[in-house]
Parts: sequence; structure tokens; C-alpha cells
Amino acid sequence: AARELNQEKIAFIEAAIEHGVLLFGEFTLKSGRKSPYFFNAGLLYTGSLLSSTSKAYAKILTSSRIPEFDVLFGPAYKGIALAAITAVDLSRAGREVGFAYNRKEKKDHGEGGVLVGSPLRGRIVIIDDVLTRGTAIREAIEIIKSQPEATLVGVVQLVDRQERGTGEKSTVQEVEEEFGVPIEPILNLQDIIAYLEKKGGYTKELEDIKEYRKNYGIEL
Ligand code: OMP
Repeated sequence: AARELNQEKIAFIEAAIEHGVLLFGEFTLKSGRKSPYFFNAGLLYTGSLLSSTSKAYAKILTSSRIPEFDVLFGPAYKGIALAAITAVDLSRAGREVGFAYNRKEKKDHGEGGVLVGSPLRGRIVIIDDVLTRGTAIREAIEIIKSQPEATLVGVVQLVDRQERGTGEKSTVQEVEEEFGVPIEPILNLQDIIAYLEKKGGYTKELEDIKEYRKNYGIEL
């Protein structure tokens, strides 16, 4: 089914552009790919941006292929706040779930360990920011898999850039097949392109994105 660019998505993309969260230019990605756009979830730093972000995650969690779950896991660093605000939003809607995250550095004093928050037991959903080649999400998945009482049941990405993974398939396909769990995006590149086309005045940006997609994108 074709994805719909609804009013909520339009408002979110518009706010992202306005606050420099979604940028156009020249960026070198974690994977080494040189991209004409970049989505920086770290710049979602106002109360209202965080509020629309948590609502978008909460909505996907209740209206997509993501099954029932017990704990939201936010990978350090950006995933931490994203998972926390989403747990708050779900709680306000009457749904209680746990919240957990990892430290990047292992602590050798105090409570120790790399995991903080809810024990990683039961059905876990990872709340992540951006999916490109899949390196970041694989690291997060490994943390869940290292916990004997935890079962990963799904992943929600704020942005799926719809790129190829380590092979010819899309990153989403590779990771879904390898780990047997659904990955659901709030926004994907298709949504961003649809927005830019509808808005008008983004000819150069769209050209650059199309060129980039020839190298790293998947068939839309
Ligand atoms: P992969 O590990 O290649 O999937 O890249 C995803 C990670 O790259 C994210 O967790 C971000 O840290 C970062 N990233 C962005 O934040 N926004 C982008 O638009 C692109 C990337 C990226 O480097 O690919």
C-alpha cells in the first residue's frame, strides 16, 4: 500500500526543517556514505518538538506491526530520551510499559553495569533515531540478545532512510530477516521526498537526493 503523507507527518517534517533537525547540504554518514541530507534527532530539543516526537512514536506503537511489549529500550545516547518520552506518552494514554537504556561506558563503581532502568525481561521494543546501513541498530539488538530473559519483538525508527544494507537488500529487509522482528518507521525517505515535491522550491535538494538514491537507495 502507498504511504500517505498525512497532516501529522507534514507538520513534523515542517518543524524538523524549521529547527534544523532535517538539513540539506553535504554530510558524511557513519557508514562513510556522502549524503545530501541529514536528520539530527539530537536537535529535537524543545518541549513541543519532544511532545510531537513522543506522540508519533506512541502512535506507531499502537497502530503498526509492532506486537504487544513490556519494555521500551532506548540505545545511548539519542535513543535514551526518545524511549523515555514515549513511555511517558503511553502512560498518559493508560498503557504502562518499562523504560531501559544502556551506558556507553561501563561503570566500575556504584551500581555498576551498562544497563539502566527497567530490567531487560520480557518483550522488548527498541526506540531508535535513524536507520541507514544498520550498524547502530545491530549494536542495540546485540544488547537485547545478550539478556537471557529478554525477547526483542520490534524496532521503531524515527527515520528510515531506505538505503541498502551490507548487501543488495534494504537495511530493513536485512535486519528483519536476520532477527525476525518488524522495523517500523515514523518517517521514511519517501515521506520526505513527497513533502519536498508537494511544498515546491526544493528542486536542487530533490535532484541531489535522487542522485544519492542511485548509489545507496532501494527501489521505492
Ligand atoms: P547506520 O548505523 O549506518 O544505520 O546509521 C544510523 C546512525 O547514523 C544513527 O544512529 C545516527 O547516529 C546517524 N545518522 C543520523 O543521525 N542521521 C542521518 O541522517 C544519518 C545518519 C548516518 O550517519 O547514517
